[in-house]
Formats: sequence, structure tokens, C-alpha cells
Amino acid sequence: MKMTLRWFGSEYDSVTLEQIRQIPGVTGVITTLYNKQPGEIWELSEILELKNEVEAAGLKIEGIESVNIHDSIKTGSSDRDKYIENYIVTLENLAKADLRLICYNFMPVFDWTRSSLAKKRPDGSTVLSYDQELIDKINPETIFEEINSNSNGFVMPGWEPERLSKIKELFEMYKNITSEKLLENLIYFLNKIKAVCKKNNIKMAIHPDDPAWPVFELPRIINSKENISKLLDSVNEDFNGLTFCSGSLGSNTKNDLCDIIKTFGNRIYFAHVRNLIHHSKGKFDEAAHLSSDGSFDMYKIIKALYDVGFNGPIRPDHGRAIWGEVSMPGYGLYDRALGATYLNGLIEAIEKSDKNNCKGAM
Ligand SMILES: [Mn+2]
Repeated sequence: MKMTLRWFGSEYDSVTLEQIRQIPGVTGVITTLYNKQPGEIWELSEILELKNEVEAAGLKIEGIESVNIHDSIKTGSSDRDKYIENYIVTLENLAKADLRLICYNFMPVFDWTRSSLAKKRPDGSTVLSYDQELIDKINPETIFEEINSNSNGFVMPGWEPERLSKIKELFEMYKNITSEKLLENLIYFLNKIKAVCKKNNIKMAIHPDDPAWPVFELPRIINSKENISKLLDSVNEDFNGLTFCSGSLGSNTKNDLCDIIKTFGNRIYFAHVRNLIHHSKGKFDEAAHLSSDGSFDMYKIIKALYDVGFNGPIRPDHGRAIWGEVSMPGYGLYDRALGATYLNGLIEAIEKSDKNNCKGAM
């Protein structure tokens, strides 16, 4: 497994490449052209500039998160083919730069949802948290404003302020989109990009829905073993794969994370590994990465990834805000560096104990 950190680019991120380079065991970044709107073409020159910047700092781009999908594609609007054409050009340009792992999501309107970006924990750290009861009391426009006014001045991925002005329009676009229709549109998109992905050995790794159930009555389709199977079987080609995200899939306690890893093993191309504390159904806080700080057994998650032979990029996910750091919520340096180090420790222990004994003990 290649340990990486998500990085939003020098214009947007409080964390520098030089800092990432100094986290032991982190050899790469997962990044994006953060200024790009969904549907816009990524020019080769822009991609190469980003790549050169990362490589000059002694790191490697291990994957792109994300190349976002235009809402016309998600809703199957009549102009979707134009945006798919643009997406294909972007994929071709990424492949020219030898970037072949693409994380994306197919969530309507909101990429992810939280009720708080800075819930205080007993130790004084703050975390992102989710409470369905609170979400039920607010309308989508209010939550958009809240997320943006509590983001420490950073642009949150998926919550770009320019989307706020269009929120009514966006909800209107999704009004008649059922989960069946959304899946149909996703399959249409994947079939259209199949040729370019196969030709260029590009892996598309869809990110699960976060949280893993419908929010604001918008459909969600990548949220359980059954639904992921449906997608992977519908376009049963290697390029159509999964980003395993423990925090997103694990938001629903019905999801068995190790079983999901074992089921989709060779179709998992990218892993986000973080911990949550579940308080009750639909109510959870993000936590430090350690098993002892949350509800997940992180050893079992890493062991399952190891057992299926996962050797792609892995990254710690949202961290707590600690030691007075001010960053994009969830994306500070300190707690993610602790997370990367902890995950690397688990990986080393599993690799070494496997070589010495107990193969296949899961
Ligand atoms: Mn994730």
C-alpha cells in the first residue's frame, strides 16, 4: 500500500508539500485541479504544471481526487453528452501525464454532508460530526451557508460557494431522479467513457456516498454492498472500480466493512481509512484514526485490505483539529500525519507477522 495525503494545491491548502514530504512513510499525494468546475476540460499544460510541482517537492501524484461529474450527467439531461465528451478529453490529458487513477462520486447536489464542522470533543479537539436530527431541522440552503461560514475561510470540496446560488435550480434538476434513474445515468456515463479508460489503462474508483443513506430526499446509490455490487456488475470491466472509504461506508452501522473489502477486493483501487464514533442511529462524530478512539477496528480494516492484496494508494482521511491548527476542517496536517503514521504502523505489523506466521487469519 502506498501511503498518501490528500492535498488541494498550493493556492487552496494550508498544508504544504514540504510538510507532507516530512511525514515519515508518506510518499505521495492525492490531488486535483481544485479550481476546475465540473464539466470543464483539464488542459494537459495545467495537469503537467501540477505534476511538476508535486515532483519537485519529492512526492508523486498517486491519484486524482476528484474529477467531478457535471450535474447534467448525473441527471441525464439532454446536454449530458457534451459534458461526457469534455470528461473524456480530461481523462485523455490525465493519461498523457501518466495519471491513471481517478476518484469521483455520483452524489446528487452535495458531495458529503455534516451537521457540524467543529464539534468539540472532551480532549478539546474539534471534529466534523453528523446528527440526522439536526439535519432534518435545517433546509439545504441554510446548511450551505453554515458549511461555508464555518470553514475557516477555506473552500470546502463539494461546497463551492458558486453552487449556493444555484441550489434551488439543482434541487429542481433532481426532482424526478429516483435511485434507479441515477444508477442508469451512472451506467450510461461509464459505458461512454469505457473505451478511453480501457485504451489508457485508467481506473475509475467511485467514492461511496457520505453519509451512506439519502439526505434531503436526494437519492444515494453507492452506499452498501448490494448497491456497489449492482454498479460493478452492471459495467463489469476492470476500469469500473471502487474507492473504499471506511468513514463513508461505516457511517451506516449495517455495513460490514471487512466483508465489503473482501467482496470487492480486486476492484478496490484506492482506500480512505478513518475512524468514527457512533452514538446512535444517524449520529456520529469523526475521531482520531486509532481503533481505541472510535467505533471501528482499524486493525481488521487494514488486515482485510492486506488479505485481498490491495496495493494501491491509501490515505488517512479527515483528521481532528488539534494543537491550535487552523485549516480546512478535516484537512489539517497534524492529525492526518498522526493517522498516516498509525496506519503505517498497522501495515508494517501485519506485513511482518504475516511473513512470520498466521497467513489468512481473518
Ligand atoms: Mn472518503
